[in-house]
Amino acid sequence: RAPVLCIGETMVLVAPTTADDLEHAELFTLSLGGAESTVALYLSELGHSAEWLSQVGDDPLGRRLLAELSKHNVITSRVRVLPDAPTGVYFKDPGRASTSVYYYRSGSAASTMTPHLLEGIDWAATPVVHVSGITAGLSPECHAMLDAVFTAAAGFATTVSFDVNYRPGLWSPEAAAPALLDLARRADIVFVGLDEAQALWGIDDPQHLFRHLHAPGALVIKNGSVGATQVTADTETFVPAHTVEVLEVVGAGDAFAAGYLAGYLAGASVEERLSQGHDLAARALRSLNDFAPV
Ligand code: KDG
Repeated sequence: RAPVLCIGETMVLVAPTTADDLEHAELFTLSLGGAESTVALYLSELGHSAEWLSQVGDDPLGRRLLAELSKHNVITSRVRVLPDAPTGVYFKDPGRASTSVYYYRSGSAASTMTPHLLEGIDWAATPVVHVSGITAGLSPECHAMLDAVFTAAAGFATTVSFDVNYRPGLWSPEAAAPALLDLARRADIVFVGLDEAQALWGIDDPQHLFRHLHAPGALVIKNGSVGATQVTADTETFVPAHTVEVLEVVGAGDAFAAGYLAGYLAGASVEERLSQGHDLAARALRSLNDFAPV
């Protein structure tokens, strides 16, 4: 089966091995973090074919990312390896009430992605492309690349799955709000946190949001530990989240998106898609890594 194409930056993730704070922890685990590749990893684990497209540096960290993704059967054959820009890194600080993240990614290989990265993609053979708003905040070139994904996919039957993923560490709400609105309005499946919708567009009413986003094929509003709702013009399907002892939240949204997409690919009902999303998110919430393998 044709792979789900996931496009976006992946960084090496440095996280304390136990839930100690970054300032004092002594043992760290090196893994990988990147919203779109995390989705690809879960999809692959669930038996779906997934490809990750991005850029990494020609350095040990870039090779590490590629090896890790290949180990989990994510296709990486089109990833560009750049000689003069490094692979990005990010640190997680789980020792506080809520996790903080520290990015070392400006000037990274992935932050120089341009629409050229998309050359050679056979859109007719790409059923689903999954992207996120993080990419638009990385650089103007990355934003242009993301824009080109939407434009190219619109010419084919490719479903565009878009996780709004507003990252305050990358850009201000003033800059992000119109850019992310434009993208969400062009997507077929939109994942957005209720808190994000409030922060960006000042909207928390599901029907209002649905209309504001120009009635996407599927709008999934996530309300953290409460649950998630898929909204259409005349229905709201709510599935409560699992009760979980949370270790660390980063990565749970990606896990949710992957579970939902796996259900979508399998032709499952909306309830089943949302509950598969919650199943994977629960796993991620119990892990310090972004991708929490079984
Ligand atoms: O959704 C989790 C991501 O935020 C994390 O993996 C890091 O991709 C990342 C980002 O850019 O914040």
